[in-house]
Amino acid sequence: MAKKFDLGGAPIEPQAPEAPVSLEPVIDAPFPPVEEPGFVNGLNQNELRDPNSIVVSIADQAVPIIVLFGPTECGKTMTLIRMTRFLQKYGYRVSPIRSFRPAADSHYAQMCEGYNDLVHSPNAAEGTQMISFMLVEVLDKSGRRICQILEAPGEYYYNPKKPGEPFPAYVNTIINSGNRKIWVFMVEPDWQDPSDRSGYVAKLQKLKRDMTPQDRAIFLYNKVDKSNFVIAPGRVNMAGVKNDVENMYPGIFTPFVNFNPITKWFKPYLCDLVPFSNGSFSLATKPDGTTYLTYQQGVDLYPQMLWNTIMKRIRG
Ligand SMILES: Nc1nc2c(ncn2[C@@H]2O[C@H](COP(=O)(O)OP(=O)(O)OP(=O)(O)O)[C@@H](O)[C@H]2O)c(=O)[nH]1
Ligand SMILES: [Mg+2]
Repeated sequence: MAKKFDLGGAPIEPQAPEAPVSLEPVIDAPFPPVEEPGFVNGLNQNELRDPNSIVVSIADQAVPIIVLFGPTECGKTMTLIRMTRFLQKYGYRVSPIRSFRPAADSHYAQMCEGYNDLVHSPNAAEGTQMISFMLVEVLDKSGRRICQILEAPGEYYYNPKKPGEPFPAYVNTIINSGNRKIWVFMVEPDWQDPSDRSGYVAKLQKLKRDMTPQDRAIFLYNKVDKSNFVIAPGRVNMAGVKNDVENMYPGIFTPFVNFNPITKWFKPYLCDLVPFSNGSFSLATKPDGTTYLTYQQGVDLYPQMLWNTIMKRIRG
């Protein structure tokens, strides 16, 4: 029987005091320079020309995968970085899985090697340009693997310039893997173009048909800090958020309506809606006049709500 899911955000568990995080910008980044926009770091010429030749491997098909899903710039990489910081602070171990990409992808190897430093660096915002693929494992204090979290380039999930384009083969590899998937569908308050947004809704409707009954869906309203729905840091007007998503993305919840064809009753949706914010971003200027993005981490309540919801859905 289908379980009742809710669209009202997850309950909040007691919180430990914030650990101090350095906000000092570091001007000399220890990582390679950023390539031109549209270039996906780590892919070879062949993979760039034909995304169907991109190869990924999921070694552990028994542990659920949290798939951060959404177009470019919606905040997947920063959400992964923010969740990693949060989970490590509360005693979880979060480590990149090296075997996810072929050994020939030396950029991925480098990102795995430097992942922890990057996450905790004052230059963490550079991750938005540097990390393209990343699969991490999350272990609890007793060393038990709880889940894997996946970040991948947004343009292969949904590209507004090619809205009807099928997924490249590697996305289907993920969809068809034996793992349970907790799909985290990213939405945001400042995605301007309505036709781009409706193309995204259509893409999700299609993807829903590939989800198994064991899979779960969480809509993550990222960049809530840019909306009018924040009452206080971490406290959000969820009725406003839900209305906003329904208005901006008409029909987005429709595939998740829980309708019983026998009783003809509607029950709560088969998905969650969680508000989220990574924090604040601002452009700083180097002495040579070039600009770079700085990141100031937000309150723990947001990653806490997301993690509580993920754990609830992993359990049932
Ligand atoms: N205000 C605000 N801006 C955010 C937030 N999260 C991300 N951003 C902004 O969005 C930009 C893109 O974030 P990314 O995490 O790189 O987005 P992505 O979805 O990984 O993008 P691709 O890797 O290109 O698919 C960042 O550089 C930030 O400027 C947030 O919570 N609040
Ligand atoms: Mg990214």
